Amino acid sequence: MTDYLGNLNGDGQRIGIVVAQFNDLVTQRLLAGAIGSLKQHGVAEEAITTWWVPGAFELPRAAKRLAESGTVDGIIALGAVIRGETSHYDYVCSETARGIAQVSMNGPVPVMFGVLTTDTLEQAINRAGGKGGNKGADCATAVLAMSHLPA
Ligand code: INI
Repeated sequence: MTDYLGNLNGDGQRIGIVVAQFNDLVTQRLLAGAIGSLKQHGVAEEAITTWWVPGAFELPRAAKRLAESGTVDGIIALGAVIRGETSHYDYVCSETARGIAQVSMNGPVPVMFGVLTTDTLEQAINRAGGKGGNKGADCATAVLAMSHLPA
């Protein structure tokens, strides 16, 4: 029997983060959670590359470019799409999720989906270091587990 349980050792791992500026009150917190957790797991500060993009919709293209650069072992995509603030919420959510999944499935490195999709700003903040944990920190452990996945 082969049983693989995610190895979360960040030693020697190079991690890319693509993060949306839109709703940066939330995304700054997601980013802090992700970087804090990566460092806790042994990822060196100089091995973390962060690319900012305008909004969540731009995350898949940035993730694709970063994945194809060959400079990272895994990527975390961070964003916050809040229903109350847009009539095109559904398009932004679905295209962002679809695009990130495509890059992760077809590209050379795994891409984590750290995009919050909520009805209110309060719900988003709760999931960015509040009562609901920090989605960025969750993605940090997930990307390490996935970057170590055996062939
Ligand atoms: N981008 C977000 O990341 N979150 C949002 O809530 C949001 N709203 O509300 O519209 C949003 N829109 C911008 C979008 O991601 C693109 O940057 C823009 O449409 C340009 O392509």
